[in-house]
Amino acid sequence: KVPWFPRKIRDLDKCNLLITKYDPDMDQDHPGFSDPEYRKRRGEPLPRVEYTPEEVATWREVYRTLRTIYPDLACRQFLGGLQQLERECGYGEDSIPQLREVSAFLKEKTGFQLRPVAGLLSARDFLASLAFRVFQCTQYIRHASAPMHSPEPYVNWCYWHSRITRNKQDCCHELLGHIPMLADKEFAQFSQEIGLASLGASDEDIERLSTLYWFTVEFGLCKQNGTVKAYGAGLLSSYGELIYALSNEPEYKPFNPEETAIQPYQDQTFQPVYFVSESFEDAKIKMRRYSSSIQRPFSVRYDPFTSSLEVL
Ligand code: H2B
Ligand code: FE
Repeated sequence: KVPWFPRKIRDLDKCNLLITKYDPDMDQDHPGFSDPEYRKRRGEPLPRVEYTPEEVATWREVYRTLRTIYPDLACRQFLGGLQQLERECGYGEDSIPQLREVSAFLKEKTGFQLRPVAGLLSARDFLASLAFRVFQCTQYIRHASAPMHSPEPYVNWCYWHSRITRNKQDCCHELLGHIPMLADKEFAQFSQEIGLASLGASDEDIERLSTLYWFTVEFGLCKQNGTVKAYGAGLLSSYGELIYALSNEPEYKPFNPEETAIQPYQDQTFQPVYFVSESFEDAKIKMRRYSSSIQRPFSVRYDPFTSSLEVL
C-alpha cells in the first residue's frame, strides 16, 4: 500500500506532523509552538515577526562570526546567493530578515517559497514539501543564553542537529544555512528532486532519503577549483563545525548515493565522515540515478504551471 502523499501545493496543509520527542525540554516553550493563531497562519501570507533587541543581538553575533569565515570555506553558489541577499533582501548584521521578503526573493530566483513551521517536522512531511519547491522554515531564534560557543570543544555550537545542547533548529540555521543555497537554480532543482523521490515512498526509502538529505543538503561538501568547500546548511550555520569539517580531522568519502544513504550519522557531535561531490551537477546526476532505482508502483511528474503533480 502506497502511503498518502500531497498532490497539490494546498495539500501541504496536511504535511505538518511535528516531531516533538527530539528534545522535550525545549521549543514547546516557544510561543509559536502551542499558539493556535500561529498554526492557523500557515498558508496565509508569512507573518511578520517583531524580534526583541536581545534577539537581534543574537543574530548579529551569529552573522558577524560566520560571515568572516564564509569567503574561505563556503562554496561559490552560497557566496553568490548571500551577496544577492545582502544587496536585494536586507541581509546584514542589523536585523533579522523577515521570511515574507526572503520568500518573495527566492520565488523570483528559483521558484522556491517559504512556509512558517513551528518546529522539526517528520522527514516524510518535510521532504514532501520540497517536491513543490516549498521550504518549511522556522521563524524563531535561539535563546540568547545558547550562544555560538559551547564549553565542550567539538560538541556543537549552534545547531539543533546536536540534540544535547539548547541550540536548535532556528531562523539562523534557515536564513544563513539554507536560504543562500536555495537561491541557486541547480541546487534548487537538486532539492526538489529529493522531494519528488520521497513521495509515496516506503518508510525504509524515506529513511535512506533522509540520510542522503543529511549528508548533502545539511552536511555536504563539494570540490571547486581543486579545493573542498561547504554547501551543507548544517555546516554553513555552525561556526564550529564549518571549521572542523574543512580541517584535516574528519574523514572524507566521495559522494555516492548507494553508500551515503546507509552511512550512520551523528546528531550528537560533529560528523566523523563527510561526503564530497565533484560538483552539484555530478551530485544531481548521481542522485537522479539513485532516485530512479527506488521502487514505486507509479511515477510522478511536477507541473510547474499548476504547482501540482501528475501521477502516472
Ligand atoms: N523539519 C524542519 N522544520 N526543518 C528541517 O530542516 C527538517 C525538518 N529536516 N524535519 C528534516 C526533518 C531532515 O532532517 C530530514 C529530511 O530528516
Ligand atoms: Fe536544516
